[in-house]
This record gives sequence, structure tokens and C-alpha cells, in this order.
Amino acid sequence: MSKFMINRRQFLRFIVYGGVYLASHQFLSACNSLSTEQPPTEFQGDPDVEIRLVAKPGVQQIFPGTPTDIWRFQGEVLKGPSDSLMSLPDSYLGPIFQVETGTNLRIHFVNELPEKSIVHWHGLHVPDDADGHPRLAVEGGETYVYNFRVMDRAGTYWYHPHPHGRTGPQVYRGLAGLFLIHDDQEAALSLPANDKDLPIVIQDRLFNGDNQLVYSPSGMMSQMVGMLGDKILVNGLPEYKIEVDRSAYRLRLMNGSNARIYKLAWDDGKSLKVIGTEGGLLERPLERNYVTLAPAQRIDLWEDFGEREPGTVIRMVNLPSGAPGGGQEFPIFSATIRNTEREVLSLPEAFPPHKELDAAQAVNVNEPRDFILHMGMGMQWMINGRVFDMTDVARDEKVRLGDIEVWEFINQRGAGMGMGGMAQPHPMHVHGLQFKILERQVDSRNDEPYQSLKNGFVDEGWHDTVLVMPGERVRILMQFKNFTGLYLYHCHNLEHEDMGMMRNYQVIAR
Ligand SMILES: [Cu+2]
Repeated sequence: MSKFMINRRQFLRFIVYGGVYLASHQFLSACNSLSTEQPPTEFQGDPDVEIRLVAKPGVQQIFPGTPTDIWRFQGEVLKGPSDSLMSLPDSYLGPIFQVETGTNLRIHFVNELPEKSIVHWHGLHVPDDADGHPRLAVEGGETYVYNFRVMDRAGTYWYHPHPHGRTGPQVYRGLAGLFLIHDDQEAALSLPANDKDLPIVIQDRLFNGDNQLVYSPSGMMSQMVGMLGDKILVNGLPEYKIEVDRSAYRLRLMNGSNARIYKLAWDDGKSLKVIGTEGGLLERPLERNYVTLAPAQRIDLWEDFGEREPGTVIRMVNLPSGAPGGGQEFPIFSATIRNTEREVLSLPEAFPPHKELDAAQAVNVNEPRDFILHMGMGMQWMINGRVFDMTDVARDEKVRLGDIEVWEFINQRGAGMGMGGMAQPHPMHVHGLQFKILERQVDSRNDEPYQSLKNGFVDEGWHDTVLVMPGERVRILMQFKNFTGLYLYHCHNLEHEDMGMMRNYQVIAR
């Protein structure tokens, strides 16, 4: 297998520098006939946008005093519009990708870390060899080339490393960035844009007295709960502040934390207007008193700051909840309303529907595929009694190309002494697609932390990550389109994932 991958990498270099696409395509097909995988679906010819993305150690001034050692993505546009990458000022976070649907994208990922890595384009529908599966991880000093067409619609996606067992520490040190997709349909809506379209990437981190990141997921609590920090950073900065005009804004909230679940609200009690989720705009805006945001999830808000008086300072806060580490209220960021002229932009009542997926058309509508989330006897988080294996796919993890399926995640409380307390929330992520959430059922205990978070779920719209609470069953609906091959589904609590709460699923040709 590893020899084969080296061949493929050499081949990809050949495409880039040799440019003889058709001849090399035949060569790749020949290589692939040795494995069970389908040839990757790549675009033909030259990319529209070509980017070099380097992961490497660095330092960042986060607090006064000693700068913090971090790892970061650094990007360079080799071809295409220069604003295909946008950097966040004073941040360790990677550059924000900004591309149009339909763009043929080539990304040279250069690993300059002292360990293996690979990049996953979270939420994107890409060929399996562009999905950042851990089997594709490259050593420090090596390059992996991605070729894919951006097929998803406008929305807030992101990217982060995905090497097996090291995703948690690599993301924690700073390796993550937003991936924004734009399309004509969204552009036609005239939503708040440019300086009124703000990324809000929320992360918690733990620092020592010398401003250095502490990553200590060992020990009983971290194994259960994952890595929690005691400082909140937004876009890589503590005590994040924005100044806003008296106008409508689009706030793209993303939970980039390893394990923390947020319960987000404005401290002046004004409700939140949700316009989008992981897979783009909702069919119509929704109102929530608070939103629950699990690791890897995104929620786009519409906020008309003009409804408040100039000079007002409001804060987005985390409300107390039963989520791990969520017992107290704490601030996320603050916004000061500038004394500008009131600009009125009205929130559309509805957005164009994206597409429909009919549960009745699912091949297993009466008998969903069950995935039991539980802790094994070895104190290890598992899915259906299994932990991650690099290439293993069980019989019940094979799906057919084109099929629509219902999957059910069952977060099982243990039966024995104390085992009930071992159930933890699991934000479940399926690679390579966006799904619909069909229904939730919670067991008769119906207790914390479910009660304090449930009214903040946004189950409408399209998702790539869904929070499954202890005692809960969640059914999702999805279709396996266009690409065969090996993809992942896993818990996006990164410590659970690194511990093995991840499995392959394989899309097989009909
Ligand atoms: Cu989990």
C-alpha cells in the first residue's frame, strides 16, 4: 500500500510538472487496477486556482510577554485570483480560502512539521484521494497534491489535519482554517458581504505561565471529556473585540475547539437569527434564544447591529449548560456599535431551496444502519464495538454509489454500575457529503446535559456534523454520489477520534 502511495505522489508531481495528463491518467488507472479502489475523479486539464499550503512550526504573539509556539498553515496563491486566500490579522489560524463553486482547484500541501500530516477539507464533496484520509498522510518534508473540483454550494466549510492519532494535538497547536465557498445563487441574494461578513472561529486553549500551549489529554477526565481549555480565543485572539456599523452583518460562527460544546447567546437577551448551517443557507431564517455549537459545527447568523444604540457594547456569551466544562457563563467576544448612519438591509423571509432528499427513497428507510456509540471495556470510545483501523471496512460499512440511506447514531448509556455516567456527547461527522437530520429520540431519562442544550439545536438545513447526546438516537439521511472509495465517519471530539472513535465506510460501484 505505501509503495503504491509513493507511486501516486510521484505521478501527481508528474501531472503538475510534466503536464501530460492523458498519458499519466492511463498510468494511474493501471496502478489502481492493483487495488480495489476506483481511479480518482479529477478534473481534466489545468486548474483554475492553484495554491501552495505549508504546515510548519512558528511563533505567535497571543498575550503580552513571551510569544506562543504554534503550528500554522501558510498559504500562497500560485495561480488564480489573489483573494483566493485571505489571511486573518495577528492569528495563528490558516488563511481563509475563498473560492467559487465549480472552481478546479489544485493544492500542494507541503508538510514541514516534525511528524506526519494530511489535510481534510471538512464538509466538501471530493474524490476519496482528496479527502485527507489518514492513510494518505505524508512525512515531514513531503508534499501531497490535491486535485478536485469544488462541487459544493456556497457556505462556511473548513480544513484541518487528519493524521490518525494526532489530529487533536495538531489542530490544538493551530492547524485549522476556514474554507468559504461562494456561488451565483447566494451572490444574487445580496447578503451582507465583505467587511460585513465576519468569521468567528471559536476555540478554547490552556496556557502555562509562560504563554505556552498545554495539551494534556491523558488521564481519566480527558479521556472521557477531551481537551478543554480555560481561555477562549476567537480567530486566534483572546478577549476578541469587533467594532460594527449600525447595519446588518453575517457572522460565520465556527466551533474550532477540540472538545468543547458551546451554548451561545447575546448578553442583552436579543434572539439569534440563524441563516445557515454547515451545508449552506437554510430555506428560511430561524430564531433561537441560544444556539448549541458542537466541535466542527458552523452556524451563520444574521445580526442587525443597527437595532441597538450607537456606543452600545454587547457580548456574545457562553451560557451555563450541562456540557462538559460549561457550568459557568463566560464571554466569547464583544461588539461595539459605532456611531454610524443606520443602514437598513432587510433579512429575506426565505432563501432558495438547495435540493430535496426524500427519506422514502432511502434503500433502508425501514431498517436504518445503526451505529452504537459507546465506551468499551478497555476504556476506549467505540462505534459498534470497533475502533479505527487504517483500511478495514466491515460488511455493514459498505454502501453503494448513488444510494440514499438512513443512518442512526445511538449514544448508548452503559447498563452497569456507573456506566451511565460514562456516556458523553458525540459530535458525529460523516466525510465527503452533507446530510439531513431526520429525527431525534431521547431516552426516558431526558436529563442533563440534553435539557440545557436541546433548544439550541439547529437541525434544519444541511449538515456534516451532528451532536448526539447521551441517551439519544439521531437519524440522518444522505446520498453517496459521484465518488467511490474510502471515506470516514467519526466523532469530532478530537480526543475521542484520536482514541479510535472513527471508522471507514466504503462507497462501492453499483
Ligand atoms: Cu465522541
